[in-house]
Amino acid sequence: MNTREAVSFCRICPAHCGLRMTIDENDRIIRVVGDKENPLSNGYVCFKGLQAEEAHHGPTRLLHPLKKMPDGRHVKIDLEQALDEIADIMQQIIDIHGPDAIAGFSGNGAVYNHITFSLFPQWIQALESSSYFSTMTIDQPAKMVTPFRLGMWGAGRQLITESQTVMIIGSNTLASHSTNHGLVAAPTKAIKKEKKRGLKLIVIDPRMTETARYADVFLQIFPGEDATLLAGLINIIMNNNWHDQTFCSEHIAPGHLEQLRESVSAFDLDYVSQRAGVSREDILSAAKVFAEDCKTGPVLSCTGPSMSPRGNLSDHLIEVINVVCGRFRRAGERYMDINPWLPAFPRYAEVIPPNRTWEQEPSSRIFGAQSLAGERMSSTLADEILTPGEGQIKALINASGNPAISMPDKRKFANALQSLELLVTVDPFMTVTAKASDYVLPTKMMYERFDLPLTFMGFPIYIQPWGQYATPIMPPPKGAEVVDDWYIYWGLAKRLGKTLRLNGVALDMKTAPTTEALLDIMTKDSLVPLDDIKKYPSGKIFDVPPHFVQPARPEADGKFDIIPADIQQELAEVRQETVVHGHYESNGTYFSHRLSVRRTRNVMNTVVPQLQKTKEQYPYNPAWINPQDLQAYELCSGDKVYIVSDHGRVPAIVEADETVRSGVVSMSHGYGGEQDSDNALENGSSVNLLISSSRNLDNITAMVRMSGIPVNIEKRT
Ligand SMILES: Nc1nc2c(c(=O)[nH]1)N[C@H]1C(S)=C(S)[C@@H](COP(=O)(O)OP(=O)(O)OC[C@H]3O[C@@H](n4cnc5c(=O)[nH]c(N)nc54)[C@H](O)[C@@H]3O)O[C@H]1N2
Ligand SMILES: Nc1nc2c(c(=O)[nH]1)N[C@H]1C(S)=C(S)[C@@H](COP(=O)(O)OP(=O)(O)OC[C@H]3O[C@@H](n4cnc5c(=O)[nH]c(N)nc54)[C@H](O)[C@@H]3O)O[C@H]1N2
Ligand code: SF4
Ligand SMILES: [Mo]
Repeated sequence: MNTREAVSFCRICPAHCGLRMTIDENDRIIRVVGDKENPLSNGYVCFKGLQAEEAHHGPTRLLHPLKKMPDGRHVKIDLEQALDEIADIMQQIIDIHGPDAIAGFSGNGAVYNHITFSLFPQWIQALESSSYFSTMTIDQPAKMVTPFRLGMWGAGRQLITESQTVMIIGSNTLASHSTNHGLVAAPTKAIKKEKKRGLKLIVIDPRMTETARYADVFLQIFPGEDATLLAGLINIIMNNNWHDQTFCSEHIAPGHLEQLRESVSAFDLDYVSQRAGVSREDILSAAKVFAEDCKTGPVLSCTGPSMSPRGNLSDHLIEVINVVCGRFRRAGERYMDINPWLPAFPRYAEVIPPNRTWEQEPSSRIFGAQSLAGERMSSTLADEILTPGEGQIKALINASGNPAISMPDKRKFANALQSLELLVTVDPFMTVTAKASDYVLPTKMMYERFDLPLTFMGFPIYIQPWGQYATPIMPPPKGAEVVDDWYIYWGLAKRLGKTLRLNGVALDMKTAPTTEALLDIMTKDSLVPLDDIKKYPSGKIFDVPPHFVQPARPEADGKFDIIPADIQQELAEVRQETVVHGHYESNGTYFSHRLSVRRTRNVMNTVVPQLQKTKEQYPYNPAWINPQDLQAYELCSGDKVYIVSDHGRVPAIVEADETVRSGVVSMSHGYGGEQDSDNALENGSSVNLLISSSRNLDNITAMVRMSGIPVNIEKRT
């Protein structure tokens, strides 16, 4: 058999591992290995990336557009016909209800699809609709609040790789390859290297995670208690004068440091230790290692604190530690976290002052949620669809997401989807959301398209000037009618008489552009010309001219607002809460445990039903519980239980796990089916049935309580 070799990079998560594939004469992937030539990942690859063969050629992949018939069956439809029909319905809805009645949901699949990630929000804008939603606002919306409430440092935080310490809060980056730490590619090897260099690692997590195993100080906190612990840490740092006094005097408004001291003073060691469930010694040790022993290195966080109650407050306090300890890059320092496919832009050692953007925009009729960075809050999407009145959403275009499974309050969300006049899903698989859709438009998969890496609002995701250009290494399966995602949005805009803009350029709306032409537009001002990036199929760390942090500009007089009135007030509220561990009140009922979010290394969000091999290995969603707690309930691994919250009950199968702290049930998301089953083996337990999207919402973002949820473990007989 004739075979050929090809290289590309995986786009399931931001690690973007280089892969080497063997492809047979029928254009099928027959072997996948890590690409040792890839300077970012050096041959590292994970189980998820290795499923490329099944994902591209497996039986569950959709190869034709589908339309739902009145009897509920989906039948094949020609793509142009489908686009005609969808555009017609959209136009009718716009004529009657206005453009806001058309909503777009950008799912996690769009994040790793270079053009779609930029073009889809532009498409919503071109329709003149403000109803743009994305997974960003159900993931870490707090990170869209803090920079505008506290202020931002123009030159960014110090990186792990150039620091003495790092404090990682609620992120298991060694399994999740989270974007937030710089150690996205081959993270275990990376952390070992940093530890060998002398990095002091502090981890705060209810689980002794893969990441926590490398920690010098590990605080095994109760989920939901970050704000208390952080206030306690700030209190210790300030009392010992371990903060960076020079940085503070230059960049914090007069009087604010004293106000901060005052606001955290009630978070004394005894109180914090009791509430967080962490010993006094360990808390002191974390503060001392971070702020006294080490003078460089950031506090970083991801979904853990953000999904717990008061995520905005926690995120603010995290960044306050970075500010008071001055954990930012200073003028004259060289930096290497540069995206070669983006334009060069200077970074200044100055505060970009807070502007509380949300206060200048109208708030939603649902829970008064604010819009942030041009996005509406996904936690309100179901109610925006279900609530009659001005602004009610009638059509939803689901771009690369599976919100029927991923959104909290699963039943409410299902009702919302059901009540839409038009639901369109753009996805290569027949997900639960696709099954509920009027039209399902499948797309090319990652190894069939031209592409570039993830770009994320100027975030330094990759800590070196790494770049790679993906070319199609094979065509889509024979007979398939699949297109690049962008073509669908272009095709609909064209029919609706709208002009799309990409990277500031108005697109030709008569003749469809090519993907390559769109990537040219995306990189028109790039630091490294795209043609140079194309020369290195395994990617390259480019030899860009040295970049140095510039001194503050003379006109820069911004200051951090470390303790605005709303933060002061929330801190006071937290201090007044009564928490008795093991006896949690929620909506009038008492619960013994707290449910804690987590991800697992080999499963990506809602992907399980789509991939047979993944499903065989990870058929259900275990409830990981400390063995002592299981013993107390006379339960063993594999026993069936119900996990019960104030909102719902889900069947689950328990699994003894010493890494989970006592008093906590640790469960992942992404499981569940069209129907809610009483059998945890059927589609796996859906934690989103346990979560109300009407109660326990955070301020500003209406972020839902997705971690630290009071639950009971009910034995089944
Ligand atoms: N309870 C609970 N709920 C959660 C979370 C939690 O921790 N707990 N996590 C939340 C978070 S952080 C997130 S990001 C969301 C994720 O929510 P979603 O984005 O809704 O879920 P995914 O499973 O990531 O869906 C991605 C979809 O994109 C498709 N896809 C992949 N590549 C492409 C492509 O190139 N084109 C197209 N068109 N489709 C593609 C995949 O087949 C998949 O169906 O879930 C959230 N929900
Ligand atoms: N394998 C895999 N990788 C993924 C994903 C996946 O589904 N699978 N999803 C991707 C997505 S969409 C995202 S957003 C990122 C997320 O990336 P991460 O945030 O790093 O994801 P997790 O591994 O779930 O880490 C969250 C950690 O928070 C802890 N935690 C829970 N509640 C609390 C709390 O109240 N306080 C504190 N301090 N900790 C808490 C959990 O125990 C867990 O270890 O991962 C991405 N990568
Ligand atoms: S870590 Fe796994 S899923 Fe993420 S890019 Fe690498 S191979 Fe793909
Ligand atoms: Mo996410």
